[in-house]
Amino acid sequence: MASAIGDLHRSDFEPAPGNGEERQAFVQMNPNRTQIREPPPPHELNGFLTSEDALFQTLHMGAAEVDEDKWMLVVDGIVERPYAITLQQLRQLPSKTLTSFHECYGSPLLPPKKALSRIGNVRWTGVPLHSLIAAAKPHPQASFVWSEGLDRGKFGPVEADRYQKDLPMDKALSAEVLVAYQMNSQPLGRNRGGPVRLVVPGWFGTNSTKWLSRLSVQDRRAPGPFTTTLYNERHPADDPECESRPVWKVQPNSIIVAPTPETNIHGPEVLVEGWAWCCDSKGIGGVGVSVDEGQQWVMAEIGNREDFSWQRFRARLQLSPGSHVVLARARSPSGRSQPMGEGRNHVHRVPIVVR
Ligand SMILES: Nc1nc2c(c(=O)[nH]1)N[C@H]1C(S)=C(S)[C@@H](COP(=O)(O)O)O[C@H]1N2
Ligand SMILES: [Mo]
Repeated sequence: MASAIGDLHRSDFEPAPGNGEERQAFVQMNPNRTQIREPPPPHELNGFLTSEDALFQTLHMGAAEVDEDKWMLVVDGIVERPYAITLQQLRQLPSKTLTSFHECYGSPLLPPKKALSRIGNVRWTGVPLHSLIAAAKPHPQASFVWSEGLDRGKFGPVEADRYQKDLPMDKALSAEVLVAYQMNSQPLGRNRGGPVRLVVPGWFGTNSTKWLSRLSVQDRRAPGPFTTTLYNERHPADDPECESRPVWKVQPNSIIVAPTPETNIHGPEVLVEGWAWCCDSKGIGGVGVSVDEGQQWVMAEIGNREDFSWQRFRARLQLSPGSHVVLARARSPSGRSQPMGEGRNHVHRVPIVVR
């Protein structure tokens, strides 16, 4: 695949303009303020694929309006052959479609302690990032790929001339990272980051740069406010002296989609179902369901994983008449579990009444 792109590069691709010309595709910010579209409640996320309407949106500085005729993707940095490609050229390259959960970390200004359920599961189509990077022939010191969006403006205390993120080389070159131009077989809309965005399966949504215009191979982390200032977290168990960690890998998490909260259900058998996900390439390690705050667990049956998708879990409980609070806790293959209490991925609880 890399050689197919290498051939195209030699014959068709333009050398990178090197003067920020790719930013001329920016028209305006609309809206030009932070906008978050919250997802529907978990019991309405029952389908394996989340539709465009039901998928949350997170725009820090608003949405960039992009002129597709002027759009180009620049690939440069410490590489032998910096280049630029048009939208038409990108769409002609060998593409890949994969399913992945998509989760927002939450606000980097007020690190979230409560579960947000900003989650969905969608199918992305695009060109693997590794082939676009290989075509530029990175120098041996290459250690990060910086990505830039065309959006600009204010976010909380920060003013930025672009959204900028970075990926360590091993993730950037993994088979799953895409430079995507479709979601669920449709072109990416404006709020979704169209015409082209990055998609980083298994890692938090913040890494998936929308309105993508430039990929730059570098030997260090990117300096922008969305990499080393914001989106760094400290876990409660961390030594306060140690450095905070970038918001990269998604921790195990789950939502209960059935039963619906606050409903009356026929007992004694109650079917509990939901979705669980984590960054591990092997998928989720297991899900336990409990009605006594974790004193006793019923282990759920776990469904298949498609690429980096979320996975179905299903458990049958025998419940006495009366009020119950059902909770589900996912764990990663290495044994890391969702917290019961405080934490952005704490367990989801659903109160029900059994008749
Ligand atoms: N250029 C740019 N990319 C961005 C953002 C942004 O504000 N600007 N938001 C990030 C965050 S925090 C998340 S969670 C995802 C959200 O993608 P979505 O709005 O398509 O769901 O995009 C990420 N990529
Ligand atoms: Mo996010």
